Amino acid sequence: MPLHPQPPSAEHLRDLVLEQARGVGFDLVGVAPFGPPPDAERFATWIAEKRHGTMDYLERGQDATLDPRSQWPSGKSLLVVGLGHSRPAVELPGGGRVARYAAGRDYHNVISKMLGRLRRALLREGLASPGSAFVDATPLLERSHAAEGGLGAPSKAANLLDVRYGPWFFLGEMILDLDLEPTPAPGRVPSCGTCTACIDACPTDAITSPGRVDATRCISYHTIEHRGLVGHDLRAQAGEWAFGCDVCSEVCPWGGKAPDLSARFGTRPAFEDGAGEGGTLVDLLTEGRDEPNDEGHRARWQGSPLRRPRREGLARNAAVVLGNLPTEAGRVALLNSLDGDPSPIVRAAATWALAEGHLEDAGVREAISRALRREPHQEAARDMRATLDRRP
Ligand code: B12
Repeated sequence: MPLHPQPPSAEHLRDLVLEQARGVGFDLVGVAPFGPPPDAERFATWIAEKRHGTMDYLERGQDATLDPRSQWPSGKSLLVVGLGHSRPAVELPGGGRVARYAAGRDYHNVISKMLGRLRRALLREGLASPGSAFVDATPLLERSHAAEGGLGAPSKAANLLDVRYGPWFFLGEMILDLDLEPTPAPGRVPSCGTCTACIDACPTDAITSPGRVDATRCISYHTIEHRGLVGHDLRAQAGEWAFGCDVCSEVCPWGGKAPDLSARFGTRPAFEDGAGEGGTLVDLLTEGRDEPNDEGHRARWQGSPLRRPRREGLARNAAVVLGNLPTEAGRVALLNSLDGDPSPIVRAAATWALAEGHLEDAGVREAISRALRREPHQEAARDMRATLDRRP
C-alpha cells in the first residue's frame, strides 16, 4: 500500500460512478461532457420554425437548453441514464389505445426516485457531491446529451435507439461536480440504414425528414401536451390513440426483441386485460364531467401519465377516438356530452365525433344543430359549424 495513494484517474472514477448507477437499477449508463448539446443548433432551428407548437416551456427554456452551464455553472460532467420500459401493446376494453408507457406508473416518479437513491449512494461512497437530477421536464436536450454519452443512436423518428431495448427506454440525467472521462462510443450502435418504417407509418406525416419531428403534427403532442382543439384532419388521423402514440416505436425493427418489462412499472387496474375499471373510452369521456375542477381527475390518475392532459384533454381525446371507432355506447355518451359537458372543447370534439360516426343515425343531425344554436363559446361554435359544413 503506497503511503500517498494516487487519486483515482478520471476514467476510474467514472467507472465507479457508473457502477453505482447500474447498482440502483438503470439499464443504460454513461457520462457526457457538461456543455452545449451536439444538436443545439437543430434545437434552435426547430424552435425558430415553431415546431414546438404550444409547448411554450421549450421556448422559454431555450437558453438553458442551448448551454446548460448558463443555468448550472458548477457542473462539470453529465451522468446520463436509461431505463427500459418495453411491454406489450395496451388496448382499452372495447377499443382505443394508450401509449404503452401510460399503462403503468409515471416514469417521472420512478426515475426521480432512482436518481434520489443514486445521489445518496454517490454521497455515501464519497464519489461526488451530485447536483441537480432530471427526467424529461427540464430545459435539457436529453437525447442529444445521452447520445453523446454513448447511450444510443438517434433514429429517423428522433427516438434514441439501443440494441436491446430499441426505442423503448426513458432518459434521466444528473449533473456532477467532477471532471469525469466521457464514456467512449459503444462498440455496437443501432442504425437505421435504409429503413424508413417510422416515416412511412406515421399516420400524420409528423416525421418531415429523417431526425426531424414536427410536434404540431404528432399525435403524441395533440393527445398529451396540446390544450384546446385539434385540426379536423388530425382528429381522423389520430385513429384509436386516446393518449400518446407508439406507431414510430412499434414499427422500429430495433424494438422487436425488447423484453417484456410490464412488471417494472406495473399496470393500473383500468388497463388490466379484461378489467377495464374506468378505462373504457366512455369512462374517459364522462368521468369528472360534473366535478368543479380537476381535483377528481388528479386523484383518479394519481401517479399515472394520464394526469398530464387534465380531464378536459383526456375527454376530448376519448371523444375523437369514439368518432373514429363508432359504437352504440359511444353514441349515447357523445350525445350526453354534447348536451351537458362543461367544457366547450369537449362539446366541439363530441360534435365532430358524432358527425364522423353517427350522422345518419336518427336524431343525431338535429341534436348537433340544436347544440350549435345554444353554444355560447365562440371557438367551439365555429368548430361545430365547420363540422357540419363539411358534411352538408
Ligand atoms: C417535447 C418532447 C416531446 C414532444 C416533441 C417530440 C420531438 N420529437 O421533439 C412530443 C409531445 C411530440 C413528444 C413525443 C414523444 N416523446 Co417526448 N419529449 C419531449 C422533450 C420534453 C423535449 C424534446 C425536444 O427538445 N425536442 C426538440 C427536438 C429538436 O429535439 P429531439 O427530438 O430530442 O432531437 C433529436 C433529434 O430530433 C435530432 N435531430 C433534430 N433535427 C435533426 C435533423 C437531422 C437531419 C438529424 C439527422 C437529426 C436531427 O437531434 C436530437 C438529438 O438526438 C424530451 C425530454 C427532453 N427534455 O429532452 C422528451 C423525450 C424526447 N420524449 C420521449 C418519449 C418516450 C416520447 C414518445 C415516445 C411518447 C409517446 N409514446 O407518445 C413520443 C415520441 C415522438 C417522437 N418520435 O419524437 C423520451 C424519448 C426516449 C428515447 N429513447 O428517445 C424523452 C427523452 C423523455 C425521457 N426523459 O425519456 N415528446
